[in-house]
Amino acid sequence: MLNKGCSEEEIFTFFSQKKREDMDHDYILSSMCTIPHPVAVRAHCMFMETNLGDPGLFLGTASLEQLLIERLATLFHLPTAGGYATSGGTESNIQALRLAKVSKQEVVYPNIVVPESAHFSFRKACDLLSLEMRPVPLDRNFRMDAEKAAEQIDKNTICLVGIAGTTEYGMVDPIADLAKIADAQDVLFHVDAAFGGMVIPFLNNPIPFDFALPGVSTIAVDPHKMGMSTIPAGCLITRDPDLLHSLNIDTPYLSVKQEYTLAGTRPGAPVVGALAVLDYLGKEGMRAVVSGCMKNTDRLIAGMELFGIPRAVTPDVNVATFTCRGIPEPWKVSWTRQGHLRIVCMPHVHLDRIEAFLKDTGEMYA
Ligand code: 0PR
Repeated sequence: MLNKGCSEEEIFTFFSQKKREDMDHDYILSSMCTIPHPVAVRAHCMFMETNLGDPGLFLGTASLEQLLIERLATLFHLPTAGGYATSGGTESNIQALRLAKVSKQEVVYPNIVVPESAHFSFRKACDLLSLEMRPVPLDRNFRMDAEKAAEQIDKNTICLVGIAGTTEYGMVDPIADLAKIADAQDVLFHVDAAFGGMVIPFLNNPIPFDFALPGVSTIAVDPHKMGMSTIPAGCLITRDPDLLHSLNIDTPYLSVKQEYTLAGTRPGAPVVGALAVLDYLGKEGMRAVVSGCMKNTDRLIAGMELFGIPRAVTPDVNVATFTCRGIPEPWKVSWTRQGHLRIVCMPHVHLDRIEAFLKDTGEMYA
């Protein structure tokens, strides 16, 4: 730390330089985050100092968090569902598994049954909670095989996990079948819709994945992905609004005497940002955003296939994957564990960027 502070001008000149080292969003095709919507930025700035970790001090902000949960619960077909705002999918998934663990405390060697496509946050969660992770193979279309999932469940299984919008291939697992299995076997069923939760409800033909299916217990959904909020904004939604209280611990000197969240200090700013986007765009606006992303995904797939670069699979949401050797600089893409090229058509990836990428790729493969 400097002994004597320097001028604001100096600091921000240095920061500007550093910011220029960041990747330009015009070339980012690999990210599940995007440029936040202007109303999210405005709300974020307005609530910058708020801390949901001590909600009694910020009653207004805390009620906006509840409003966000209500909006998402209603979108997921159960207005009475509960939940709270997390820092993102990782925290939501950890908390869902904590809920599962406390609900079956009698199990000595607990396991969870997850698709092989599960996000690496489940690995972290299993580590923290000492859970055995049982990966279930995928079918030809990179979706969890429900029959094989059923075979993996035993008396020590505390949670079945399905993914609605997989990180790598953008697939939706057979959530309806899995929900039936979970219901029949009496295990908690967590749906990781961190990405798909803000996409699937706005598709022309939404795939069932939410509380409309009786077996679904909890859902992770991230406004900081397709919800275009500022970072960090995730949500864990629970069918039973009281379920979270099973995680309560005493917080004697706070404005609330008990707390079930994982983080202590929690930013209100991105939470209000998330609500601002939903209320500003409404269902109609969200449908338009999602429809644009899906059209761009289709255009990208069609364009790549014209160059002889085939899709790995036809995705359910806006993630396109290809069998491909490489792509030109300076485009930033990602590669799946199986070696497929992966491109996420986020809201900042406008049609003109897809066309520019296709032009560069076409020249490379000509
Ligand atoms: N569940 C699913 C299905 C996800 O795709 C992700 C993240 C998570 C959970 C974890 O969410 P948090 O990262 O919010 O805790 N998926 C992206 C990924 O790992 C996150 C990401 C976003 C990565 C932007 C890179 C990036 O530039 O690929």
